[in-house]
Amino acid sequence: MLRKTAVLMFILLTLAACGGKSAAPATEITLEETDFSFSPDTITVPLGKPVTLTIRNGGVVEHDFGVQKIGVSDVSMGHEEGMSHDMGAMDLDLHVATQPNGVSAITFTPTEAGEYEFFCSVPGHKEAGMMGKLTVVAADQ
Ligand SMILES: [Cu+2]
Repeated sequence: MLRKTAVLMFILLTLAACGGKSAAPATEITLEETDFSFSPDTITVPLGKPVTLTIRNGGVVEHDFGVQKIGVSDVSMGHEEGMSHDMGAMDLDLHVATQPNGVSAITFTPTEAGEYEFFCSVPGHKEAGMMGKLTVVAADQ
């Protein structure tokens, strides 16, 4: 119970610090996963700068964040222990899984401006609406 309260407090503080939703490019973004959506489902990051996504899974099943094709360099993923789902033949440029009530992080530097789809690659989740849009914009825009 205490832990849940602490997590909630942290989320509220984080939201307050970020000043809510914004279309401005950000290099540190927290994504909330639920069964079955991402919040926010639209994120904007600057071209050529390291971006860190912190992903919190508030759902009751495992979720992940994936982008199939995107120009990126310096990708590092902070996987949690106990990743269970099978990626099969899926080949994703960005991918990080998060256990229920868990937190994961992924850092990458976008190398091509554009709009990309991100989604949860657990079978059926994307179809259930678990997807969003990642926009990479030139840094000086
Ligand atoms: Cu999912």
